[in-house]
Amino acid sequence: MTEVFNTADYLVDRHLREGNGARTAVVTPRRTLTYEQLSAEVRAVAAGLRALGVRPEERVLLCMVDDIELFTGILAAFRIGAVAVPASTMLTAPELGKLVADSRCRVVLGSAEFAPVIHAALQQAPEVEHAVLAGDSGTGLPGHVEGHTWERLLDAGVGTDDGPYPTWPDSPALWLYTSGTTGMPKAAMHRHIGIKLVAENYGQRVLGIGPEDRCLSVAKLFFAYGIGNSLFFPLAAGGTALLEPSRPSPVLFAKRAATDRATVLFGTPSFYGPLLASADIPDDAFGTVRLGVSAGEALPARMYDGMLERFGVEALDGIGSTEMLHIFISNRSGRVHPGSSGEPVPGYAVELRDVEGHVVEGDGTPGELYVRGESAAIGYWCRAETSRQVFLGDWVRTGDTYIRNADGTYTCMGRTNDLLKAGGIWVSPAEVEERLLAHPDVAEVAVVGAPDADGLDKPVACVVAKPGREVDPDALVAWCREGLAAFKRPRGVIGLPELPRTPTGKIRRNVLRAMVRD
Ligand code: 3SK
Repeated sequence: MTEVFNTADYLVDRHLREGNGARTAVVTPRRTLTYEQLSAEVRAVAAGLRALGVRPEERVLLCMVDDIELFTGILAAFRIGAVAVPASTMLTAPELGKLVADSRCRVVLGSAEFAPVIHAALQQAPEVEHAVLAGDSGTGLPGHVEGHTWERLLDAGVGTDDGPYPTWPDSPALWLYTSGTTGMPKAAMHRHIGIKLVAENYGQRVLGIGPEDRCLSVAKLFFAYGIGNSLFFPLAAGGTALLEPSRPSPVLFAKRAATDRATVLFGTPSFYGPLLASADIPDDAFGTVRLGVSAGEALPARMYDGMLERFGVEALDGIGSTEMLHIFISNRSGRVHPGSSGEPVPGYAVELRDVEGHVVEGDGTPGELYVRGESAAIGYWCRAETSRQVFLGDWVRTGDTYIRNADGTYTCMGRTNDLLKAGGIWVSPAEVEERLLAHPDVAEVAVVGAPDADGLDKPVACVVAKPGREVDPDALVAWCREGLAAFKRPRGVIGLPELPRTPTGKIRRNVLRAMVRD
């Protein structure tokens, strides 16, 4: 008989059985919950979801700020054997609507501050039956959706806790949407056991997270990076999650770290750059932090040095992916190779392969990074063709080009395909191009990544105007801001008479990349 494993039980109720229910599980600026209190709230939300008719393996999409309700909503979905789908709070209504419809969820949980976007998104999702909003919301829902307050959700399930659903290690627990080269995001489907594996292999064996740790993350819970940092790692270790609902400036973030005595700080280069540039943060602001982490994009060596010299924080760079759930190559404390992503995390194997799929020999030879590890997603929801290209037996193709260094660490050389990252978040050039092509002045366009002053990639649009029209960079950036999530907008627009193409008509993106870098 297959063993029963429920990740909500592992993350929360296990600590009650082990006599640690009085320990602090989660702290927000409004509330602090012990493991006992967290368990009670998760049970209440779980019962409320069951009362709405949510069945095991059914998706529950959450578009919420990092607060207790999102935390308990995700854990409650795990508890009843449903699948939590945390969605980005940065999307426009049409973008969110596509995810809701793609997930085929019947229940959506949201924060009232996103009510207008959620309500407009639900127009595109006829299968949604219930929307539960935490906080006050004045906006009306489409006719096919019944609205509920958070309080009503909790009341609906009073006295009906059935205990954790007997999921198996392989049962689906979590879908995380990630951008694809075609523009439409795809959901990487993760198992209950994958969550335990990343918490133990990376959180505990690499970062040494334990019950005394207090984890604070810049990346929000709807990212793979954020949900590991703020939920899986602290709870798996019986430690404390420090949740920050707002998107604070580096100054306020540093204050939060000090007030709540953060011990592990999870950032990105797009956060460490402005932090180091700020003169308003005292050098001892991170006095309680024993370890920093960086991911999302490669951490420039000078930022690693800067964090160590100015704040005394050793920021361990690593690379992870939504497909692998979290970080699988990482530097180690006391053994950092600045500018590199470090060494494979226990539980993972990596290979560099050439375009024919052969493993490349010798240090310093670039190859595409492939990774093998038990936390890999089981595939993308309803994307058989893309899943076949990325999940190759035991191996997962990352799309990143790497070299191995003589000391066994790995260094990122850039993307193998056309995807790019802005501020650590995947951006599909196709999606930005589609938006620009809808502008009346634009005939042709190609979006590529170009480094900013900190050496971090940002999208730049190379645009050919229609006959008789002109490329107006400000107007095109404003056009993108209006129709796309803000982080996807091009940071520069270059007008060209034509796009460079191969004899077969493909855009030569490498030529454009070199051009925008100059
Ligand atoms: O971007 C990364 O390096 C990353 C790290 C952890 C989890 C997920 C991702 C995409």
